[in-house]
Amino acid sequence: MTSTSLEISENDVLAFERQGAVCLRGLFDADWIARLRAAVERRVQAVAANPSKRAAHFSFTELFMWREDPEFSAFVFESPAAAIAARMMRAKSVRFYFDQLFLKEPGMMEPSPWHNDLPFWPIQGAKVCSVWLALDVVTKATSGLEYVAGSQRWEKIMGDAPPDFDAERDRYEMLNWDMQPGDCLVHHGLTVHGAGGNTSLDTRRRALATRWIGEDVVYREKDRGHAQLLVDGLKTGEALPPDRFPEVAVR
Ligand SMILES: O=C(O)CCC(=O)C(=O)O
Repeated sequence: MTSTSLEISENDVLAFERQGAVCLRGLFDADWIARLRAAVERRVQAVAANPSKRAAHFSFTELFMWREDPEFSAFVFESPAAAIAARMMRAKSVRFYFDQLFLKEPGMMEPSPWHNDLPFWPIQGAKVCSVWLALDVVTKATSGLEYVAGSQRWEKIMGDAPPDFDAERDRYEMLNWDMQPGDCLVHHGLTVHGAGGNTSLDTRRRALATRWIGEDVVYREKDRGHAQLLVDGLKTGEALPPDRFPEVAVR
């Protein structure tokens, strides 16, 4: 287990608060990357056998692997991700919300459309973030994520019809980083982000996003959403069930 607390500076936290997204370098070691790549291959094989699971927009995306595959579960409870999320959100305690795999094979040109995450999730609160871990070398040409700096402060719901940020790029400060495997992005649940297609002919773009919530987050009733995020009978403002969204000890 890598200790992360000393490797994230107060300046990183301040940058996260100001911009809504930061890139943190080298916090996940080669062993985590190798383990996750092997775990991703298992999912790819499983999905190859069940093409209906492929999502149109993201080339390949899958959620809640941690409930089925011990390696993804180990990542949640033993990797530095929980400590990173807690530190960036200045959270007293951190809960795991869910994991999501994003894979774009070479030449898969579908963009990841501009959006922010929180409107799609049946929760409310300020301490919500994602840790997006690169499992490959990632550049803008291989579908690196791009963020609209400061957009988490707009408190605006992008929903199904976001503005065309590409057409108005000069109005915004855009952030994106070239990444090595083991680098991660951390973004707030309201930060607007998107990505182009993977224009490379030989480089895959595999990333594992883990979603984390702090002590202020409660349920928000929603009439639609991913079935595994909706909780039958739970009212807006009530606590999330800990068996489905467990607290993770930060070491
Ligand atoms: O990796 C991608 O293409 C999209 C990622 C994303 O939207 C997210 O992690 O919230």
